[in-house]
Amino acid sequence: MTPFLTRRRLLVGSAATLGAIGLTGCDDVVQNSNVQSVLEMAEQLTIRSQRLLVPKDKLAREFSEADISPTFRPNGTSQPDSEDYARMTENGFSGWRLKIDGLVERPVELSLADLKKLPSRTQITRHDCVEGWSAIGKWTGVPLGPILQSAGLKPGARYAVFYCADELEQTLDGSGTYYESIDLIDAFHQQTILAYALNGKNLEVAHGAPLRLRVERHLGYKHAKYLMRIEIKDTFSGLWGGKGGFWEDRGYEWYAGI
Ligand SMILES: Nc1nc2c(c(=O)[nH]1)N[C@H]1C(S)=C(S)[C@@H](COP(=O)(O)O)O[C@H]1N2
Ligand SMILES: [Mo]
Repeated sequence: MTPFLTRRRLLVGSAATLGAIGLTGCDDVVQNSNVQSVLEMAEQLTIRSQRLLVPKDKLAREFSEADISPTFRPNGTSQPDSEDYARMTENGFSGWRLKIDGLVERPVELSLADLKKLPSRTQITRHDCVEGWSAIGKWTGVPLGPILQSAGLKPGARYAVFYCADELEQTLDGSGTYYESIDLIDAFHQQTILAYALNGKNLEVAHGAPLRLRVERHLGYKHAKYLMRIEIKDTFSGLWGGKGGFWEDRGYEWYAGI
């Protein structure tokens, strides 16, 4: 967590600098005595300052074949324990479908074969986990933008929410389903893909079979594994803890830009 917190402080610092030159209303942040809302405003500033500092189509660094890590460590869930998931693995995921719905003109259900027929993208990138490890891997999958474009976004669409097949850790409030969300800038970024292969082989269960998100400018926890459904929404406030992701509901930042 330490490098993450340090970065966060740096970014809040840069937001404060932008405030000092009149781009944001930092005085309001300083005067607000409610700690939680100060933190939330700081996070909004972090998002805004990163969006100002990082052009929206800037690419994450890509590496060469020689840089690929000999082992790519799995993290979080490495085997979803539901019966539904077990049944899908037995059939080589032939019964699995990715649902895309919500604020779209044409909701779709795509099989793995459907996805593999679409134009693909392969990228060798570094995955950074907040727990302090990184690994370089070669991911192949379908860019998310064109899929959303063909589904047709409805007015009001702001976020893509990713629902996963696993319950990472159920807490007292009954929540535990892994989920994530990104805004449409990241959804339409060139390197945002729905990946079905790692290092030239179909994804292993440990890495999120049959399909996982790669959203390369973000930290590891944004890269949702075991995708079942993508819902386009105008807000994620009604979902579980309301913060837009499993780890966000437990205190991590929603905007996990690297
Ligand atoms: N569905 C789901 N997605 C997940 C997780 C998880 O537990 N469940 N863990 C996240 C975290 S913290 C990391 S670092 C990466 C790990 O991906 P890997 O297992 O392929 O290394 O997946 C992310 N996506
Ligand atoms: Mo992670």
